[in-house]
Amino acid sequence: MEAFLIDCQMEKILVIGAAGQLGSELTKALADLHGNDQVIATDLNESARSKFDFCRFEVLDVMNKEALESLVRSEGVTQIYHLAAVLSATGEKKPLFAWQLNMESLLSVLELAKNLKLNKIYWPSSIAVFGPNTPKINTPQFCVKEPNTVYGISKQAGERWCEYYFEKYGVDVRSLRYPGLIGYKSLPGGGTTDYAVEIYHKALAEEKFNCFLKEDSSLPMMYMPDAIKATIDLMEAPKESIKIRSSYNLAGMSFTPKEIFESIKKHHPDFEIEYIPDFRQAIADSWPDSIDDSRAREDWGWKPDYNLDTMTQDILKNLPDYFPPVKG
Ligand code: AKB
Repeated sequence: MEAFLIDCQMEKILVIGAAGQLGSELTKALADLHGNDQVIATDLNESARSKFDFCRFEVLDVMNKEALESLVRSEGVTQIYHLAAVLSATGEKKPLFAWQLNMESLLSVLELAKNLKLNKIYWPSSIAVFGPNTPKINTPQFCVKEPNTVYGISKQAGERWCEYYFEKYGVDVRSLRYPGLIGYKSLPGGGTTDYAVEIYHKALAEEKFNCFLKEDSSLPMMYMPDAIKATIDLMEAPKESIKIRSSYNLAGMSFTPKEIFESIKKHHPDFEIEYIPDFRQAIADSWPDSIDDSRAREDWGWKPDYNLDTMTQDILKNLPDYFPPVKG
């Protein structure tokens, strides 16, 4: 009887899009929490397998509904972390593809959760749900959104679907509106906030950084260890504490390209930057400068650990172990 009870409490976790910037670190954190055998990492590319020597890895195209359902059923999956998405900058280049991938994959996961009565679903939203008519400073949890990127439109629609599946079918789906995520263990791909990762690589390679945003473009950002902590805390919180089923505002820090440059210059005084804004400037201009995350703090105790300078110190110390500096 005791063994049966323990077994019932074991979660089997499927991570979709595990090789991306967030997935690479979140999958390890989930394996540390639940046990390596309880986590299945999946990604579109076979080449990602080498990242996951600590847990099982399967190639999975999330657009293949049958393959997804078959894996969930055969492995007795109880929780899905659905991280696969086309981000803001790539989305503007391939709008219909971004819409199709971001929406259809979420709906497949929500349908599976409903039909197979899965325990919990995690789906990331973003500050991209906000738009030019949103209050820019301390953007509230509930306010005008009107996103004007296809990525933002897909995240806003996705939030509505998450709340709908919770209200109508009782699916325990939880979500965070991530700011730009900055880490040293993996590379971002296709986002507007990616400059804040690339800048550290250039500083360590002792090269000038060409920044695709203007020097005074303030955006909400977060260091990866804070993002991982927030995600696990949200997912482990008791169901009754989760009062928002669309997605929670989440804040770490806010800074401009000039401010991150100055933070790095304290350690690399010869570092140089040039500002050459491109199409991503318009995306950044449509997003908030800073976020009010008081609901996350009140409901499940959120509090970030890092600020710009402590993040910079940590990244400059650890990045070379993961990406030895390369010029050019
Ligand atoms: C992007 O820049 O597209 C992402 C995001 C803020 O969601 N990092």
